[in-house]
Amino acid sequence: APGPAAAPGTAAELRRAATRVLLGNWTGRSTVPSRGLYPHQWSWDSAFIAVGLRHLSPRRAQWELESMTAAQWADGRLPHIVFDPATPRGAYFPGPDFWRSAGAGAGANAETSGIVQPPVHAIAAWEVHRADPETSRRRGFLERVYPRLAAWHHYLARERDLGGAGLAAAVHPWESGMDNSPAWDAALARVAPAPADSFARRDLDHAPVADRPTDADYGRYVRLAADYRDHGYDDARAPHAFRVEDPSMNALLIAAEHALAAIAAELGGDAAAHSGRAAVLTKALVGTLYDPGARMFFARDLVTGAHIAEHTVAGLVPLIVPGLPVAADLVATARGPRFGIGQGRLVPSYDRTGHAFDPCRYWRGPGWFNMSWLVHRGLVLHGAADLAADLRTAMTAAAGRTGFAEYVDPHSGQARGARAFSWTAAVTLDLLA
Ligand code: 9WN
Repeated sequence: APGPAAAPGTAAELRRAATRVLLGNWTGRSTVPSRGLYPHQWSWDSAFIAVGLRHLSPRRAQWELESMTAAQWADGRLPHIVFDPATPRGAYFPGPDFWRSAGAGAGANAETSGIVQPPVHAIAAWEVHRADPETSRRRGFLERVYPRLAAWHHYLARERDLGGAGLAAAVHPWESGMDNSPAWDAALARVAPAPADSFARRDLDHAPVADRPTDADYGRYVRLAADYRDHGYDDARAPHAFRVEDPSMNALLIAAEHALAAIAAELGGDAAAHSGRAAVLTKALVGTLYDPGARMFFARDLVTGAHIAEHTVAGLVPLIVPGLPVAADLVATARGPRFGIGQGRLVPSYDRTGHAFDPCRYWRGPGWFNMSWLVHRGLVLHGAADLAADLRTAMTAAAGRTGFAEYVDPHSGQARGARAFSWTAAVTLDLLA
């Protein structure tokens, strides 16, 4: 029998291998993150995937974002999962029967979850447009997605300013996209877990137990989601036992507002309103979540009002904000011993010297390709070309070597989680372009 395929050696081979992953995960109107583990459409995955797809088929990249944004709720939220009707209802937990979105404000187009994920979509939409402006204009791509994206940002501003500083709060660890980050441990510890026999995990059918969140984490995730659902996903009524301001989510919102400004300008709309909002949010982000002593952005626990002094990759993501006043200090932190950027490895998701560091377990240490892609973008933006180049080389090498792993051990570079993972292939294509 033939052995495993050799890791792609040249850039052309790597591009072909990444293309095969994205084609294999395409369902006809969108892309699943991974065939086994995540057999539906995920919100922020879609955005990263579109950024890569635009290099293969700008039209397919447009469809990716059109199908995602078509699942928008009446209140403007973009749900974190859009369920694929062709996939068995029990293939993923929590599935459509858990979320019960139909009566709760979801559109008629799709069954979805009721929580959100970070707002990367406008950034992706602008990149997708720029890849092929002619097709985009002919198809009316930006005209179609702009009102949806504006309504999405408006939802975050209107319903999610739970801390009163103007920033958007996450009300579930899944909303941050970094589910079991050590930053959420203390806030989650206050949540009473759902009984272990009240739900059945499906993720462990597809990934090693040491690479995934624990059962205790899952019990709390289920409790928080069920409480939100049982309050009709109404942000004013729900108890929100977990509520945090995450620097990554808010930095992405700011970068996405800048992208909306560019889109509005292209459409002859009000660009200044979006740039103005980006400026106000930047002030709030730095004023509320930056710790000058630590030279780091920290999440804020809105139950206690205090910073969560855990160094995670989320605290470096503000590098993507244009004109960030503390960029030079943040680059110094990125280069320092906690994250070690510039040493030929991906950015660890959590402080390598931290008390909770675990090189295998999901968001508690492993390097993730989407986060490294964002940090790479930020390093380029702020002129740290040497660090950016090092990170780019590390990412493309690790992607090829691991068969596009979901995440990697940040020291050894060994594959963890799923393989043939869509955003890993997508950001690799983007880095190779
Ligand atoms: C819950 C799909 C998603 C990513 C998240 C990642 C993981 C889901 C899960 O997979 O979360 O949303 O089942 O663990 O943490 O960032 O969007 O790839």
